[in-house]
Amino acid sequence: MIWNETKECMSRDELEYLQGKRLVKVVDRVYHNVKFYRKKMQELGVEPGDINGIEDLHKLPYTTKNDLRDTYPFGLFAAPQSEIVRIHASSGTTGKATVVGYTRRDLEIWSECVARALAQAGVTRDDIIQVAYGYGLFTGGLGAHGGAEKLGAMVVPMSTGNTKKLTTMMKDFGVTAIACTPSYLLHIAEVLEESGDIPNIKLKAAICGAEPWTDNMRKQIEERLHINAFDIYGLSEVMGPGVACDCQYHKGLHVYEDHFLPEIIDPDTFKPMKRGETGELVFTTLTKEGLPLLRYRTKDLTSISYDKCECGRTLARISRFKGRSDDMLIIRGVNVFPSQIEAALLEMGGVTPHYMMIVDRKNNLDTLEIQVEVEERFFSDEIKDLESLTKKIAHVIQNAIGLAAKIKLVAPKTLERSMGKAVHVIDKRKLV
Ligand code: DLL
Repeated sequence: MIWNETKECMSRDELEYLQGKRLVKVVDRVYHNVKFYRKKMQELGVEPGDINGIEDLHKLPYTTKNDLRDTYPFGLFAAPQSEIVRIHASSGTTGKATVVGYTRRDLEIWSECVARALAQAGVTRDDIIQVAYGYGLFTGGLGAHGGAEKLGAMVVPMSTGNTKKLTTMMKDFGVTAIACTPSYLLHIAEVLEESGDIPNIKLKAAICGAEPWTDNMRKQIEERLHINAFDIYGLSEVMGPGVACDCQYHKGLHVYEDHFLPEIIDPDTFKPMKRGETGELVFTTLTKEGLPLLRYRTKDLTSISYDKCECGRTLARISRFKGRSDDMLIIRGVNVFPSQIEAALLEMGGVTPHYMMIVDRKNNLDTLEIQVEVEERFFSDEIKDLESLTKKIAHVIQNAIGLAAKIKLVAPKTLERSMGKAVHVIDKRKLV
């Protein structure tokens, strides 16, 4: 089903004309409302009048997650606070969150984009959909929820955390679609298999994203649950889920280009990559009012194709993600930077900044163990002091990253020292 044919099947000329018009408007908006952008553009000697269409995009400055951190919390907002109706936030690289704001119109466009993605997955107003992304500051829950409501489906706002209740409701309500992370869906499949309930569910589609996964994992999910699974992509800075999603042909994720203008650049030289080559995905938002971003560097590595898809959509497609150009990890759907752990440890006494994060996956759920080196004096101290230190570190780290981790204290100088760039992560998760 094509949710908005006029926008999803435009000719490239029509689309680029629309993108150009919208780009001119967004540049004008940020230049006049956001000090950060005015300054950056002035430094580059660019004025709004120099931007007349997408061919001028290369004249504009890049934006990074650090820019959001440096202007924390609302410094990049381009609308007065009275027009902002919603805030979301995700992890910053160190202590501070990255805060994003939406006007009422932003929320409407967001819901429209997610509705398009759900329609691509075959979801209609006759479906019952469980939204099992986290609700709250994370964009997954409320983002998927808004799109499902816009589509007119019946929404069950599960959030995360209670798999037994989720599977019971899935059976009892006759749930036909689910939106959650792919690893969580594999866990749900396992629970349903163990209870012998696969024949008792009516699920037909899943809209999975928020973390890397492979085509093999998609096929495994499809076979085990007898459903079709779709890949939805997004990031809070740019909007949330619904920036791109794949269709029934699974040959890349259609980017909603009338709202998000993609580029692929070399992450080291910042030069544009040739068509089809893998590089860092960059987005300029074309219609956002609350937090419009110029050339936002996602750090996600992918390639882009402009060929028309068999489904009839003309929207460009990005390939499944090949990793990131930074050290961000996604653990149980939560973005974690090793630097957050380091900052938290440095703020407390009794430990050294030497730590190792060991990430694994058990029963399709991510686990995180953090080994922390303790100062010498603690090792000669009472066991109970070590226990209380362990608890304290667990608490401090949970506060810093929003995830519970198993803490293991290790003796001074036991963690391997690196001659070059310090290694702080062992990721044992194998993407099947
Ligand atoms: O994860 C938004 C989202 C929610 C997308 C629900 C899809 C479904 P953030 O927390 O800001 O936002 O994390 C964004 O997650 O830069 C990617 O590295 C990764 N990511 C998101 N979707 C996918 C995907 C949400 N389909 C970061 N495949 C992004 C691979 C993904 N990585």
